[in-house]
Amino acid sequence: MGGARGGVSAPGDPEALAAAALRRAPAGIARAISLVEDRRPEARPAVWRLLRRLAAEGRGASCHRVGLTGPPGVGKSTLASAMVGELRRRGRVVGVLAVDPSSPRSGGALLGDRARIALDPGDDAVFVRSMAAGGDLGGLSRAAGSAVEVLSAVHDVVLVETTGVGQSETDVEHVTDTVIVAIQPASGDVLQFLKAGLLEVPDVLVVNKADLGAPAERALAELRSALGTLDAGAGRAGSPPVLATSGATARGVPELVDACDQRFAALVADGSLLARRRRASAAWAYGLLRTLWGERGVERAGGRAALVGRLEAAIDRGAPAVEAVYAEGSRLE
Ligand SMILES: Nc1nc2c(ncn2[C@@H]2O[C@H](COP(=O)(O)OP(=O)(O)OP(=O)(O)O)[C@@H](O)[C@H]2O)c(=O)[nH]1
Ligand SMILES: [Mg+2]
Repeated sequence: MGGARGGVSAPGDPEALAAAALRRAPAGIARAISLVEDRRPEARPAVWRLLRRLAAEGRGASCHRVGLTGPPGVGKSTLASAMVGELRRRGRVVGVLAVDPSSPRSGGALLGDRARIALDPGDDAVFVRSMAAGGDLGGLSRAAGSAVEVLSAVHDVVLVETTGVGQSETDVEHVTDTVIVAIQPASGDVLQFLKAGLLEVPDVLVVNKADLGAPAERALAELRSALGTLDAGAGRAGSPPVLATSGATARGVPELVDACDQRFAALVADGSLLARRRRASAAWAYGLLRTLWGERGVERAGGRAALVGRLEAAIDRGAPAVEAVYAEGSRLE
């Protein structure tokens, strides 16, 4: 019987959960995510069956997975909620995963509250879930990759909110197609961002809280000019779009959603989406494997390059990333 939100005592029937999630029943989606969060070894076969079924029957390649990241307090949750509003106006079905670095629930609850304020409370075309960040896994929790797979099977767009950028293999760029990096409207923050060499990470850059006026305009100008200089110096084809946004007033939010749509259309048009996802999933799987079996495990498995190659091949054959991890790991035990 349903109703259990969190730690269900038995892993649950993955076929029934998949069917309920594919109907986009909120309780079905919630229980499917709870299943992928279940760390008990006896839950694994059910997790893998669920993910395989969702991959086979879900939206898969037509869902755009978007990461939204940036420093604490930059306004990610507020911006995510404004993006959800804009996406709903465009008729999209949206899943949101808020990965909260500090407390297990507050970030998601906050985002949930904002989303509920911004939206029709009866709108079940938006699903919001929070997840505690995994202290052991860089920015994201162990189950975040699988949770994104669940959400992307049943939504047009999945937004993943995380704090901090460019930390490790297990960062948000390995579970999403597009990464938006939000920075504070203050010069110091722009410089810090540039110094930290984080320009490889974003596909779209936003200076948020643009409603603050002058500081945001200055930050925007600095960032554009720094990017222009870098591009000229490195001969890069093009830097990410830089936008001014405000989650509070929704300024720039339609343009941000446009930028995301354009990027996704380009990934689909040039055929790079699936290869990119496979590479990203393998990088994610590698990070998880290294966390679980350590550097020595990686060595015993033949080293990083060989391992990543095998993980990528397994994922290419249709294995969920998390299944590929444990298949490799079982050979180390
Ligand atoms: N002026 C202004 N303030 C904003 C805007 N967006 C958020 N804020 C304020 O900034 C603070 C942080 O907003 P959040 O949306 O929770 O920021 P966050 O990046 O999700 O924060 P963490 O998840 O805790 O890292 C709150 O006090 C918001 O009211 C904005 O567009 N303009
Ligand atoms: Mg937040």
